Amino acid sequence: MSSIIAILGDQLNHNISSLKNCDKDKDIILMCEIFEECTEPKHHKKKIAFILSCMRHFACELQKSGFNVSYVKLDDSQNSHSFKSEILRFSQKLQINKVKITHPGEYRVLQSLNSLKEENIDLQILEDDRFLCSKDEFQNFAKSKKSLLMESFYRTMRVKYNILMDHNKPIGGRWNYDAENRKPPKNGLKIPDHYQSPPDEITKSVIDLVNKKFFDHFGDIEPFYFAINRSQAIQSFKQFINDRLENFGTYQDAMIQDEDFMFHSHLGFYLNNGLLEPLEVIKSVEEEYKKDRISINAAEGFIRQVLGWREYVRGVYWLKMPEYKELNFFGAKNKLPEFYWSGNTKMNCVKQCVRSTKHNSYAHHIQRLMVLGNFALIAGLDPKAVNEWYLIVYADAYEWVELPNVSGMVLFADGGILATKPYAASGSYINKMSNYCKNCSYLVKEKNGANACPFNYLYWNFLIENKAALSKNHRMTIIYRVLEKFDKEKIKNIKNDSRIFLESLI
Ligand code: FAD
Ligand code: DLZ
Ligand code: SF4
Repeated sequence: MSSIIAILGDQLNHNISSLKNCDKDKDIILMCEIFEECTEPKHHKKKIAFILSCMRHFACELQKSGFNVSYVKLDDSQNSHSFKSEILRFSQKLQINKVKITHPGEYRVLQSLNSLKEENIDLQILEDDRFLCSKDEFQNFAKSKKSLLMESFYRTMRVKYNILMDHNKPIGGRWNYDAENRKPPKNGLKIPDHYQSPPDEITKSVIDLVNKKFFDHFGDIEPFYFAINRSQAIQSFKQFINDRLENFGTYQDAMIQDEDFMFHSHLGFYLNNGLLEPLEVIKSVEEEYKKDRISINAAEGFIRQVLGWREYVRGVYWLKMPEYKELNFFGAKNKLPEFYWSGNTKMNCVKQCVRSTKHNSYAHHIQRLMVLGNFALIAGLDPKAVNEWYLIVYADAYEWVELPNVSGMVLFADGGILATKPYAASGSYINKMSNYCKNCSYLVKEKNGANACPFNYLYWNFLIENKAALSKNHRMTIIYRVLEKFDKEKIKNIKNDSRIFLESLI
């Protein structure tokens, strides 16, 4: 019996579970460019161009290897513009009611697909085995623990996949090399060029389409330099291994003005849409260490991100959805300031991170966490608005990974499911880890007054306002002891400066 095999825009992998056992003579592959996926919310222009170009390239590869592909373009007049209605349309047209699909990355899409069963569709949702920990396995892990610590999850995964292990002990004797990592940038640090591939004809036509249909979306579409197929993504991975990996751990948290890529890998785009597989990336990095080409802190630092954090946030997402999306532990309700779109602010750190986001549809982890995210946390921004912004602006953003990072890691909106304490910080952290403050009109050493760095008073204001919710957290004890020593005048100034600053954003 024939099946329709539906492949979504983030499932572009020849080994994807839905393609296993595909009968090339009978089965039909269905891929659809969906208007609402681009506009709800209004994604960054470069992100849409990347996703559509990768989809078109992948469909061509499938056709070349003998699959029967029905590809519905965005401007096809028959396109009904939802996954569900397109599957139904093809099911009726082809008289096939058996549909296979790999588990989608978003709760909303899963719900909508499941409702196909009510339309008499014989739907089979297959495990997404690109992920190294299944939903069930994570649930079992969660059941056995009082709290969902990433570190203990990560160790389980190292053992399970025998990565950087010496029998049952971690290679080098330690699980964690953070002490050697996360150094501030030193003067004269040379950052290698990032991967760039010029757009081919398919990408150029997608760029034209996006410019026409989504002209009012955020972001610069050009220059467009992303890899758009597997062979380019592999090249980009090799370039990372050769040029950046050795310094990845050491400068993981460093920020330098106009260096948008630092020593990061820029592989999240490809890991998340299927062009690269997490396990191949992890094993290649382990191999580099075993061949003595990189240090243990570089290898472990990178593997921790992919085998640890990436799998962990996906586990939390599926464990806690749909309630997770509604959480707002601090009851934060301030509007997202306009400068998250325009970059028009005197805060140089924020301006630079928004500039990179707009230009590249990318900002590296510490810019997302400690500048843009930290500001959102200490300024009390509404989690819904902040989540929507992160989902729109980054080309690697899909809800399964974006939501736990924003609501959990950045905003502590989940009350501590993912992080043990909020990552709030004052300007001195940003000053230590970057050179942004040298070019800022605010003074990072000033704590109060018109010229003081807003991160300084907003940080204390956040702690004051959320004292009831946070002071019982044992990881916050020391900082609340410091706050207790502030006199009334100091507290009054912090509150006043914060009020004036926050009012100026409305
Ligand atoms: P590198 O720094 O080179 O890291 C290597 C890989 O490790 C990444 O490609 C990614 O696959 C994985 N990784 C590292 N940290 C995390 C993490 N915290 N969660 C999941 N995977 C991780 N990552 C996304 O893939 N999509 C998102 O939408 C996303 N939103 C984020 C929002 C916020 C507020 C924060 C703090 C982090 C977010 N991250 C997200 C995690 C991380 O910032 C990005 O994965 C990373 O910046 C991507 O760039 P890179 O490929 O150069 O990563
Ligand atoms: C993000 C995205 C966009 C912008 N466009 C499409 C599309 O046109 N067609 C498609 O199949 N997928 C697209 N995607 C990715 C989906 O949003 C993603 O597959 C689901 O949210 C599940 O993770
Ligand atoms: Fe950012 Fe404050 Fe430094 Fe300015 S002084 S760059 S606002 S941390």
